[in-house]
Amino acid sequence: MSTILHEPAIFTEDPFDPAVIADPYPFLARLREAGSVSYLEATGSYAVAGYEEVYEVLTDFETYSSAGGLGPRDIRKDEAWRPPSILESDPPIHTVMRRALTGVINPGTVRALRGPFTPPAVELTTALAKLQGFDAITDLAEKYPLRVFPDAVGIPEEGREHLLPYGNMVFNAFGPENYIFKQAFAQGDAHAAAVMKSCQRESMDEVGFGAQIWAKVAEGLISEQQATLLVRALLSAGVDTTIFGIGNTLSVLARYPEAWAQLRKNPSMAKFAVDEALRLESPFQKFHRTVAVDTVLGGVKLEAGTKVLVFLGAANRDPRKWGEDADSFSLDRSSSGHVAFGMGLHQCVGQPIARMEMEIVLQQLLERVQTIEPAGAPVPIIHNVLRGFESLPVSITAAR
Ligand code: OVM
Repeated sequence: MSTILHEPAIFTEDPFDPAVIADPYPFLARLREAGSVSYLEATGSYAVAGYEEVYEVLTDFETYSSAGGLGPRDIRKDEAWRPPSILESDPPIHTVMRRALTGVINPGTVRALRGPFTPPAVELTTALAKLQGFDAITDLAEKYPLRVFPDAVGIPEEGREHLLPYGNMVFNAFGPENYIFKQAFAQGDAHAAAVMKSCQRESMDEVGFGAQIWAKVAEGLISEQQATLLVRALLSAGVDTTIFGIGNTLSVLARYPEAWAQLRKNPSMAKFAVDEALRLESPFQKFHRTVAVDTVLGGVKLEAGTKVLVFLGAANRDPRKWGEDADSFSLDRSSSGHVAFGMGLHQCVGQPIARMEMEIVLQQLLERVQTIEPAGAPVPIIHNVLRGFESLPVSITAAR
């Protein structure tokens, strides 16, 4: 433990500047190398980008509270744009909602979805494998989760077109109210109203995750309000993230032809490839926590009430954790311990669903595509906290 206190490195660069967003890793490396904790003048928050400090913040939920929200402002002081979610709560409120959710979504309940989740991936990849190339984002990554996930929750067809733009609002609100945020919120009321309608008990089919969450009300575990918010959490967090996860995995694998060849020989390694790709190109790059009590982190004093911007994507490339080749993809690396799904109390509940979606798409593509390579520059999405691409042209040769 370092007991000598020091001042944080001061950064004037804005992590939410579109130029930094388009090419984040040089900035993130400077942030990591500047020391354990930095201070960002642009946002008035502290920043952690090293694996050790990110891990400490994520696992010490008493010091680094979620109840202030994941954005730069404290939602308890300023008006929040929607009622707080499980993700914006601390124990004991968090504990009750988390228990209800893990009762519904866990490796056991998710295993049953492999059957229904497979045919849409077969259909999409079969059609794409007939082409000489396609756009891995618009032709595949954006299509697949929308084909399987809303059905798994059990919501009506009507209103599904609002899911992707709603997710875009929710996640962009974890950053400042810049032009990116304002664009995401331009039609916000319509998206929010449609998604809230899909969360109601009357909207659910009888078997999906939504109905199972509502059943927890009958069991006396949660209130109706909490059931609505838990279904909302699935619909908020379950679409954009998996689209970016699939897109980012393909963006990485298109650059590593030897890895693709190795995976074709051994498709059971697909799940490891997905984890290593999530480490390298983490869809959820950053969010804030609120300092609950005066504390010291990495030798820097943090005052209660201030925000800390937690750079998951930078921790996942920290050479002190992953070695000097942290910026490269390697199937020989053990990527377990990455924080792409977070860590600790709030670690992604939906991750068995997300992992299965990503693995199925990759396995089905591996079966039908012999080689895949970039066919033009990927176009990064300008998004406050998610890392991904709006376009990723690839050329392929079909397996025969
Ligand atoms: C929620 C929620 C929304 C966005 C993301 C998330 C990554 C959760 O409404 O609970 O977790």
